[in-house]
Amino acid sequence: MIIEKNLRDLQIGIYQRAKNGRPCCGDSFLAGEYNERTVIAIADGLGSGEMARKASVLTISHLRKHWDGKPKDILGHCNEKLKGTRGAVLSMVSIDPQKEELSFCGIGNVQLIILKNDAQCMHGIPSPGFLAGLPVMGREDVFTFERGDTLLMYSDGFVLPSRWKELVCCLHSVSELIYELIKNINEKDDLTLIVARYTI
Ligand SMILES: [Mn+2]
Repeated sequence: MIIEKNLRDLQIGIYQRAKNGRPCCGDSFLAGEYNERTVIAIADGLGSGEMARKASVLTISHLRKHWDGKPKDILGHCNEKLKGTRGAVLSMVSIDPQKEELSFCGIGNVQLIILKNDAQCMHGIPSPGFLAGLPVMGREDVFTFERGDTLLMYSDGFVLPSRWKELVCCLHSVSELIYELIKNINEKDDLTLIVARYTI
């Protein structure tokens, strides 16, 4: 199922499914408005099934409470929380629509791509590693995020189709866009895809 929601001028679409049609997905996500900012995040618990889910849920519930801290500190705290669990990877963005700015921080392989209105493409580069209580180094990147720009965040169960740019440019509804993007993706891993568009 594709969830669609509007957070002020951001049109957000979310799709999630578990590996091989199983009932439990090891990924968790967050897309919410906190004061003046919009926070979007995906955590992918290592492996799959209940243990993976537990790690990703812990990560996102911590993030929900502490979203306004510095990304580096948030990562540090999540890392502490995940001691003794399977571990998880995490990417998060905090969008400030007034400044037309987005900050990104990530550990592990949840990808972030921003397609600008002028078709220029930018990638958030997550730091290597995962959160499970071992030392991690997080770093924050800041990008512009203006009207007409679209961001895609996704866990490793998703692979960008070759004509993704064309789809992002042509399709105005985020639900329709997600539907087209996931059309030929196999079910070999848990998958979460979030699309957010800053409407013109
Ligand atoms: Mn995965």
